[in-house]
Amino acid sequence: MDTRPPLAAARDAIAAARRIVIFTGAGMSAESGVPTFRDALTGLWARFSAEALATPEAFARDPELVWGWYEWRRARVRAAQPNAGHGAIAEFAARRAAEGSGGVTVVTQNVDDLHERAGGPAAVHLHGSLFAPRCSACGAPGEFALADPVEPEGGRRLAPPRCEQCGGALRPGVVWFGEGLSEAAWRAASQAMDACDLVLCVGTSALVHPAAALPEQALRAGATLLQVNPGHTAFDALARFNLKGSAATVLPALLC
Ligand code: BV8
Ligand code: ZN
Repeated sequence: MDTRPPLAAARDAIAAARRIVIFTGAGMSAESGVPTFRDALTGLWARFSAEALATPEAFARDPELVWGWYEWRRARVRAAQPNAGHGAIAEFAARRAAEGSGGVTVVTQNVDDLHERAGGPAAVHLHGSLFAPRCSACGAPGEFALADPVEPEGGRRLAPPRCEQCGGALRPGVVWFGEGLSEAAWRAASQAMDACDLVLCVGTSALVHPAAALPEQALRAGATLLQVNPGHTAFDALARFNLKGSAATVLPALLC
């Protein structure tokens, strides 16, 4: 029976680990003011769930409503700053690289760029990015009509820009429900999970698959699982340490 306080024991487990994966979800960005997927939508989209809107069917049915939502989210992310949790991960990864004490890989379900803007290692983005629109017809990368969208609080419908190659409508560069994840992202995440000896899960409800199966893959490969989350998730039963708290408060104490 481990009698040390959980935070101290978790810090020791991290110090002893050679290869660490930090697996993050929407809760990682909550303290930056970016709504999580569990939060109810607001404004123009209040009558929808994120799961219903983040689908090819919703975009086909009403491209202006869906494109407007993603531009509103992109504006929110641009206006947001990385929080102390993103900063702690970035500092931790840099320190371990400098000490040569083993690699840190960030695997995120998030489509924002806050890990990168905090100076952390380029994250593996399982669900794509708000900042990489592509043509819905030919797949060519596209350009935003507004480099810096300033969206009114309640949001607005916006016609998606057209592809310069074929004239098709641009779509967000994210993975929608019912779409497969990118082979490259999945392979990078899967290899990192198989090679790690500790996986730290931060701010994920562990509900969305196949991403939610990745930490269990690490466990099967012999890794220890730690979790940072103020709420309860399916990872509670799998975690050696469950640190009940928010990313911006727990991660600086855990990693720095
Ligand atoms: C696929 C991009 C097949 C878009 C996203 C039934 C059972 C199992 C699976 C399914 C099922 N029915 C359907 C499915 C499949 C479906 C799925 O998993 N559905 C779920 C909802 C049941 N999955 C798919 O459709 C996937 N594709 O299966 O395709 C296929 C295969 C091959 C070829 C063709 C087709 C695609 C899934 C990807 C969907 N896209 N994002 C966009 O962003 O608009 S997922 C979306 O949810 C976000 O990326 C988000 O990150 C992700 C998961 O949510 P979380 O990150 O966990 O966030 P959430 O809000 O849920 O929770 C927040 C957590 O943070 C909470 O625990 C909270 O307590 C905590 N928290 C809050 N504040 C803080 C905090 N923690 C720390 N600090 C805080 N301050
Ligand atoms: Zn095109």
